[in-house]
Amino acid sequence: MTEQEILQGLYDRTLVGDAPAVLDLTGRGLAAGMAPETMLFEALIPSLEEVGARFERGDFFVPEMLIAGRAMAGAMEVLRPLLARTGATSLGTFLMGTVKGDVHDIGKNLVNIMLEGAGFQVIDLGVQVAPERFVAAVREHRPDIVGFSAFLTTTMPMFKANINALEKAGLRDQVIVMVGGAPVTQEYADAVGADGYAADASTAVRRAKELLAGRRAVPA
Ligand code: B1M
Repeated sequence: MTEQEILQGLYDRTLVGDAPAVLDLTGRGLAAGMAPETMLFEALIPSLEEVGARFERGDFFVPEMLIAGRAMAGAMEVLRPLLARTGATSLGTFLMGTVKGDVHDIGKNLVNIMLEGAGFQVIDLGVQVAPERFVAAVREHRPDIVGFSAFLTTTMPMFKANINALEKAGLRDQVIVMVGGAPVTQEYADAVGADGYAADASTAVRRAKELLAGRRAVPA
């Protein structure tokens, strides 16, 4: 199979949620020496974008989104260790979670992989994380940055609820807050009082490093 056929196969089989084929093609790509990033950014993510577009048009329904998401997640399990660098000294601790009411985690997991790859220690609280769980975890782990992911316009308001909960617990000024997720914008991040926003995983890493450098440059 050529690289182009592998990429096309990954795109097509993710679209129809054929997890075994996606896993097989991921293995073939790696065996052929393809970069994990190529498979991710040129086939898997574009395929999920098409799934979203079809859902919006009413051509796909939740089950189709679910199986496509699962197919992508299977490939990510194989690609994760290759995308993440190992044994690096920690740049800082990043506490991450998808907000309450929201079960989307593929984007969040990708950000985690890239953060780990850049040398952050990532503590992932998973999905549907309530404000009080974020507060308890910030208290327990004392992260440098806490990240909130939201993928629905209806769950984005949880950013403000989480920030309010941190303020109430007296923790807000001890931690940098980053937000992100498909419908989130810089304007929305500013409006809720977050310190940083990123539209994608690689920008998230760059922004996290900048925010950390800025914080550390300020004398305590
Ligand atoms: Co849902 N869903 N979904 N879905 N889903 C979207 C998000 C949607 C945009 C589809 C659409 O209409 N086009 C739409 C949201 C519309 C809106 O509110 N604006 C939608 C909807 C409506 C729903 C339901 C409400 C459907 C229903 O039940 N009627 C429902 C909600 C369930 C819930 O959460 N309560 C639902 C359910 C699901 C599934 C469970 C079936 C499945 C999720 C599987 C899973 O995640 N484990 C699913 C899927 C797969 C999607 C789409 C198709 C793909 C999402 C994805 O993984 N994208 C999605 C359409 C789309 O986004 N194109 C859609 C790939 C991923 C790599 O990108 O998630 O954007 P993304 O992550 C990026 C950035 O956002 C950023 O970096 C990531 C990597 O580059 N980022 C951060 C993410 N977190 C960050 C944090 C940061 C910084 C950057 O700092 C902290």
